[in-house]
Amino acid sequence: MNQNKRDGRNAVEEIDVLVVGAGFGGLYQLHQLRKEGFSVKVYEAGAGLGGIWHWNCYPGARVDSHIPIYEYSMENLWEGWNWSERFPDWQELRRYFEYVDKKLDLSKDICFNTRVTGAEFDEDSNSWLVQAGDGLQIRAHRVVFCTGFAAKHYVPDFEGLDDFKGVWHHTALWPQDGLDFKGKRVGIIGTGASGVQVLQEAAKDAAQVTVFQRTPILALAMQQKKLDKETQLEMKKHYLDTYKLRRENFGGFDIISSDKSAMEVSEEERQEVFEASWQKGGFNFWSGTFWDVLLNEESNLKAYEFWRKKVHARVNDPIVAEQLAPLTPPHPFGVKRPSLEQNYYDLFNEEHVSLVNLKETPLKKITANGVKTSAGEQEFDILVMATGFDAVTGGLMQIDIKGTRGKTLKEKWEFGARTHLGVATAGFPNMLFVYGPQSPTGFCNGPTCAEEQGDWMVKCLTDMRENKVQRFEATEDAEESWNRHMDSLLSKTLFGKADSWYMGANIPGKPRQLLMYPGGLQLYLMQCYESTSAGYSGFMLNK
Ligand code: N01
Repeated sequence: MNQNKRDGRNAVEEIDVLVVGAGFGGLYQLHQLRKEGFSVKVYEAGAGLGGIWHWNCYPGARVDSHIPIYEYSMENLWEGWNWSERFPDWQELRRYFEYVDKKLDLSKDICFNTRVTGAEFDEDSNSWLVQAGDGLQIRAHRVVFCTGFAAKHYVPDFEGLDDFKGVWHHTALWPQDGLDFKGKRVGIIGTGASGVQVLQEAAKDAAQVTVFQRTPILALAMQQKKLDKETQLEMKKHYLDTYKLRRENFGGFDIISSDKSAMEVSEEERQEVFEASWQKGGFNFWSGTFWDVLLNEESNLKAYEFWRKKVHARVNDPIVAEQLAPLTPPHPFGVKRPSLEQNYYDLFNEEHVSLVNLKETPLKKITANGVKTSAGEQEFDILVMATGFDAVTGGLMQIDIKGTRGKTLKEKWEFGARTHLGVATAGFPNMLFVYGPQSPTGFCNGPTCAEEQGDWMVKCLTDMRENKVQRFEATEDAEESWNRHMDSLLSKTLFGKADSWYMGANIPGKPRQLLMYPGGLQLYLMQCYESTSAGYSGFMLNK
């Protein structure tokens, strides 16, 4: 398309592809699409690169996928980069993104501090007119949303929050220049991955920390390790194999489970397999034990019991241990996202750390001085809202995206997201989303998904250009069939049995649906490329 074509009185820049978001997904799109000769721009709401790693700068924020799984697999990137830890923190991840930026020369095509607020499809020109916060407009033939799964944070509607006289922040909107916990009384609401990480940091300096737990997190041993250059030099000899494995793996990792059921082995063998995975650390205990742990309730319970023993062995007070790891599982193991911990459980043995079980003593309101539960009021200087996200769909639906049928995306997905292949939705032509609903997303390592799903997007856009397709759009029939496929896969798993963000169940009023594709990355990609081979079946193409 022509650049800077006149649109009415205003000069509106015109480009081939607008990418929204400068995290792993968006940067990969920018790099690959530019290589294919497209004119591309990235609009990024944050002031820097990294997506969630720009926003997640709360104390203790670190990734829980290990190195080298959590990085791009491009050799020209990994060969010159070394990490200091197996699970790097947000600061090191930001340095990595700066390095990637320098190597691939990305920033020149990124508009920072530019939050996309709306987009409207113009049927005459088959292009999107996209608006950003400060009145900026751009016209793009195609738009690829790479907003990630956590672009819309969630603060519960707590009564009295506005009256709180201390300082409070949601973890994803943490002040970029930090916040000192030293000597402060800190309350943490929420025990997901963010809450676990904040406690581990806050407990170092704060005078007192109270964790408000509604559902216990099933946190696994991180088994963090320092990494030196020599170790990585050795590791790099196997990187090509590791990246091949991650492409072929269910969740985009290098973790493989046994092909045995947890129920077909002896108690001794079961414990050995569990223990070995536990010692490997990270998500090995989640997805690297027996193949049927997330499918079969009996097998699942065995994993839960092993995990529970590990927790009880570390917490001195048996009442607190029971609150953290109850006899009856709060939900099947692993169907709500586990997090990784280093000393989370040990901290509950410290004098200045306490746990409030909100199931027993519900939170009534936030007061001027602290938090009131049914057991009384506790005073705080700082409140941390580690209360999660309107995940996956929230980030897309908060943008005023107007398609061709008089509906916004928010209206279309009011009763649940509908997509074809988890990449496109009917009524919204020339629009794709990476890491969106009904694709592997939260079930897949981020960088793997950014590359694998990303490669398919690049191929799709290149094929459309080569075949002079002006407009492509998912069909409703294809959406229905993808939905049926999702339901049939879901019914074979235990994921529906937890009120998790995977199921949209963490947000009051949000439709309950599995937001992630549960068939694994390989099956997913197979279907994407089958559609390609069949001339993009499930899409209407107009020249
Ligand atoms: O959010 P969450 P998160 N009253 O939704 C509680 C990724 N991530 O930011 O479970 C009281 O998991 C809620 O309770 P319940 C990772 O994929 C990765 O921690 O709904 N409590 C829950 O405990 C992760 O899964 C990394 O009963 C309320 C917590 O808030 C995802 O992001 C780091 C409440 C929310 O937990 C989200 O993690 C951080 C209420 N009204 C995040 N409402 C790493 O890579 C909610 N809660 C390390």
